[in-house]
Amino acid sequence: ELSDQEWKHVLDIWTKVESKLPEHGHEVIIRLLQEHPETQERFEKFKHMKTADEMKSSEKMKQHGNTVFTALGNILKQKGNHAEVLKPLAKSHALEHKIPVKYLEFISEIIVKVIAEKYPADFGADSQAAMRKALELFRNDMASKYKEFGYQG
Ligand code: CLN
Repeated sequence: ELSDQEWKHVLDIWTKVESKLPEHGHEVIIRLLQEHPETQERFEKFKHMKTADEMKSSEKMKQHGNTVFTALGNILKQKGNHAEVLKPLAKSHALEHKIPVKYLEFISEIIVKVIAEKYPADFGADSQAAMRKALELFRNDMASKYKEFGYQG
């Protein structure tokens, strides 16, 4: 569980992220696929892409970055009471996209890294720790939903 102060850190930095939500989401997706090439295989619509430049110029990938970051923002804004919002996401990622929890760990680390690069002055150690905790809570709850859906993740 996160304290009120920790949620404040998370939502304060997220306000900054929202000023360029599609761009930051896009960058996170590119970094994820570059750093963990096995994740690219899960995307029918992106698996043919060969270079980072191709990914950077892809409006489709930018749109997906926006989708992912919009969903993540909606989850964070629940401050842990996210069961309702998480359920359809857990269902699709378990049964349709087949995304191991390990991949959620990969993207969590990259999210923290990218935000730290973009907003060094506003994302200090306490805020980073709070964001890590929020993403860990998200992953843990995704993992338990996965099991309910019969996917071991
Ligand atoms: Fe995801 C689609 C949110 C991490 C793989 N993902 C979606 C959709 C989201 C969404 C909303 C569209 C609706 C739906 O299918 O459901 N994804 C998130 C959020 C996170 C996330 C939030 C974590 C912060 N997703 C992941 C990864 C995983 C993945 C761990 C692989 C690498 S990152 N997601 C997918 C795939 C789709 C998808 C394969 C389907 C894309 C498509 O073909 O449109």
